[in-house]
Amino acid sequence: MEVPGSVEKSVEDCVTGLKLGEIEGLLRDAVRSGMMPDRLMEAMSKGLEKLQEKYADRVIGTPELFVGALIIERGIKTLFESCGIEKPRPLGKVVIGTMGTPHEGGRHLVKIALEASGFEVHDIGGNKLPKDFVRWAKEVGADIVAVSCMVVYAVPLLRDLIGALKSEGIKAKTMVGGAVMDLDLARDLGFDAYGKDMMEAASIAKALVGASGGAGLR
Ligand code: B12
Repeated sequence: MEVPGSVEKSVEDCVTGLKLGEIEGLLRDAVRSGMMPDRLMEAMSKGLEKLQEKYADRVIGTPELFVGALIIERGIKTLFESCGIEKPRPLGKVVIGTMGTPHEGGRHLVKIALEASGFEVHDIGGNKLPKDFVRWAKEVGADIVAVSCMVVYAVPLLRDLIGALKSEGIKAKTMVGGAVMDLDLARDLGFDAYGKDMMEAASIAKALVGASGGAGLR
């Protein structure tokens, strides 16, 4: 006999257990049996949240976190395909890049969390300068400019970016995160928001565009 909620638990366990090969089949079966996609998305989100906690407690390392994110990426794709639905209108457009260095791991995780939350994300890559963010923000009509800052020598560039966005009249909200950032520094530099990890990035981005709830990550 099927225990209520057990499908959600299996999906959550699939994420926390890093069962990359199982997520697609599990979700397809769940959708076929009539399960609502938002409950499945919620279950994946819970799994990812638990992985993020384990990572913060150093129970797992970066490779495991990346596998978890990959599962979510595959899971979202499967849900859209199985339900035969087009991607809904995005909550907003985000331009994300790493300021001044090639570091890409954290940025990639943030990108996945934002996409899972319903944002259209334009990843402009690493080794970027303020002018690159400005150009892309204009080009895509960004609602949010998100910056990953991994080294102290890139911090002055963040201040330049805030100045450049202002002087170009770009109204996009700004958020920042990364190894050398904290809330006080982000505020001092003039950013609208700071996020310590991918889960925070998603909830903060929603707050910045005035969205709440939804089927995505919290
Ligand atoms: C891997 C790594 C590299 C790799 C990057 C490979 C790649 N393709 O990404 C390589 C070897 C290239 C590299 C190079 C360098 N690195 Co390095 N690197 C790291 C390391 C070990 C891990 C980074 C990582 O991937 N972490 C895992 C991810 C999951 O975590 P994360 O990136 O922090 O992201 C999370 C949060 O920060 C947050 N977040 C991240 N971005 C954003 C953005 C937003 C908007 C939000 C809301 C949140 C958010 O959410 C993420 C997920 O939850 C860190 C050490 C560390 N502990 O951070 C050093 C580190 C960042 N590197 C450092 C340095 C100094 C360098 C070099 C300058 C070294 C050198 N002398 O050459 C060079 C850069 C050279 C250049 N060309 O500019 C220093 C920076 C120190 C400082 N105070 O400035 C660190 C902290 C190591 C140290 N302790 O000294 N590095």
